[in-house]
Amino acid sequence: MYQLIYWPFLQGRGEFVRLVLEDAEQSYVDVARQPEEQGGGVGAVRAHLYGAGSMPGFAPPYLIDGELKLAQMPVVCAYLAEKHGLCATEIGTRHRAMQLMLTICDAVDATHDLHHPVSTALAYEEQKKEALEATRLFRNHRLSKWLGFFEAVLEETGALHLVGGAHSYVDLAAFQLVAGLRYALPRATAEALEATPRLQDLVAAVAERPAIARYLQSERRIAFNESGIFRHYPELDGPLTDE
Ligand SMILES: N[C@@H](CCC(=O)N[C@@H](CS)C(=O)NCC(=O)O)C(=O)O
Repeated sequence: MYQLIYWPFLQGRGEFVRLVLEDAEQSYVDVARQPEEQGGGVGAVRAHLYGAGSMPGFAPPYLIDGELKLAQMPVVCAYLAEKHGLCATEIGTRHRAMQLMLTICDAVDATHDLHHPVSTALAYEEQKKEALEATRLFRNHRLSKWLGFFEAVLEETGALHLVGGAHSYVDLAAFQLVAGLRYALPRATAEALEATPRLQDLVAAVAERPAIARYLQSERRIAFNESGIFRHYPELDGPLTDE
């Protein structure tokens, strides 16, 4: 039984791991979502933070698999995917998958930084002016570039899969990136996605995978909210006046 250690009230980076576990139909305990008297709550995350305990990892999500504790979301996803048939094991394909996964992580970080452009040490409310400017530039210069990159990859593969000619954890991560962008910036993302029909189809196909469809309807899927990476602040998704 796997243990996932992640903040209990948000999807965040933990969600990328949850999607792999759910798609692979693996049993896991989402430890911090357990009642505190059963070892859950934020204390369960803090017990592992900042190098605490054995096999330190700087920040969650953490996966515990027997004696092994892993951090860094893309590594955790790849580890699970390779164990459970959600990624080719041939060395070149594995690294191509990781290359694309890290590009998704870059896009996730860029989206996070829209509401925290100055520092994660400050609240959004303390950097609203900078967030508005960062988001204006992101919408005008970066959003279509990120989505267009994945569209171009799909064009090259000629399939609704980003790597290896088969479904993989990278497709799951692309699904979550697009779902998050649709939540955070619905207007801007809908516009940008008009130019990426293949990516739209990939996202729809992932949502229809039986285990994923069941998960998305379940209480295990935490709703997007303004504590996570993808936050919806309407003022950031308003009409654009200039470049
Ligand atoms: N690159 C790391 C980033 C980990 C990370 O930033 N985790 C966040 C939650 S999504 C956190 O709790 N950070 C605490 C901190 O940075 O102090 C990963 O992909 O796992």
